[in-house]
Amino acid sequence: MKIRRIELTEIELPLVQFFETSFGRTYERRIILVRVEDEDGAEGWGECTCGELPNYSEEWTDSCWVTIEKVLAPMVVGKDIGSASEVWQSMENVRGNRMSKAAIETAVWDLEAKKLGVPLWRHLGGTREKIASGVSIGIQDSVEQLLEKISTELEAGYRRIKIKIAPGWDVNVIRRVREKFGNIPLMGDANSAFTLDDVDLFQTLDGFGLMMFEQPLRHDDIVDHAKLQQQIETPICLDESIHSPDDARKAIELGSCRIINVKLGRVGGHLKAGEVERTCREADIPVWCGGMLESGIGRAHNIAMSTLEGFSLPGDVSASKRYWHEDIIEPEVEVSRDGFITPPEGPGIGFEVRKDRIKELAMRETIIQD
Ligand code: OSB
Ligand code: MG
Repeated sequence: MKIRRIELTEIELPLVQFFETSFGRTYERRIILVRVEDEDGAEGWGECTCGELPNYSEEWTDSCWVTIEKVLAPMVVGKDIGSASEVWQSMENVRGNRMSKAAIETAVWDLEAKKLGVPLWRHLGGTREKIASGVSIGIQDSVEQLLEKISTELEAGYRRIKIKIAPGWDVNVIRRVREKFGNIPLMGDANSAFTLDDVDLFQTLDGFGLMMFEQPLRHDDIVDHAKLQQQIETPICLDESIHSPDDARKAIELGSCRIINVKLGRVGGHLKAGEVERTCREADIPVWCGGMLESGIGRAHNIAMSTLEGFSLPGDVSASKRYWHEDIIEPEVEVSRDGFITPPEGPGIGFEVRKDRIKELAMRETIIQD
């Protein structure tokens, strides 16, 4: 296969509601979309899942734009690449920058599946005919507002509630949630807001029977997480710390976590996500699909990835309407009354990309071709 052309478009998409984590509030996403086209004129779509600022990861919208345009796209355009599974290798001389790499790599997987006329999820080896959907609820202005949100999501059928935690928005909040909703499937994501000095706090939280604590400690740590895990009952789930199958293996060996959140962008695309999933499955570590407030294109790729066998826990892949007044795919992602998403049977990502809407939302565009 030869990729003849790569098009980048940055779109601006306001969130239905702001999203607050331990590093701040987001009101509007700036998303880079990637369209790849091969020598036969077939196309595929990918999304760069970076944030607007280098908070969650070192990568962010402006850095990814340059990295993709100046460095990565030229490594792929005009080259003979055997298949989508070889795109990663063609960019291997570049360190890190996994979200930028994934934006291109996932687009080529979509293209390849479309050419084969098969759904991407089947092409990836997925077997799950339905995916359990959970929600991630940001920090709110008050606990009352949070309780209100949780009740709405439970009524919508979501199968797991994740709330963000941070110093000062922790035990007090979890206690209120348990008091109001009882034994619902509940977890907390700290986005690295705590340190080993907070062991007592996590031991107190142990009493609330959460499914897991997601990334309680530093974004680049797996040693302190192992120390924390030894002193608490609740499983630790790593997010930010895991960038590769090797990271997963080391974290499992050290006992730094008992669950892993896989994000397609964070690990560099479908090939590597599949390897992380396999590493975890062989070690009996359950995984689930994390979210990065994706538009429909990234969301569609997340759905495909979530059909792999190891994705046994509900993920942060929820309905389009929780994020956007109007998504950029057709149909939008929907969740059934009992909290499941059905992977589409159409070729590739299985959702139609609304090119007219993308044009309307475009802030900048660039084309890389040979
Ligand atoms: O840590 O999982 C996270 C969003 C942006 C950055 C990091 C995270 C998140 C979420 C939102 O939790 C998940 C989603 O609904 O897309
Ligand atoms: Mg997280």
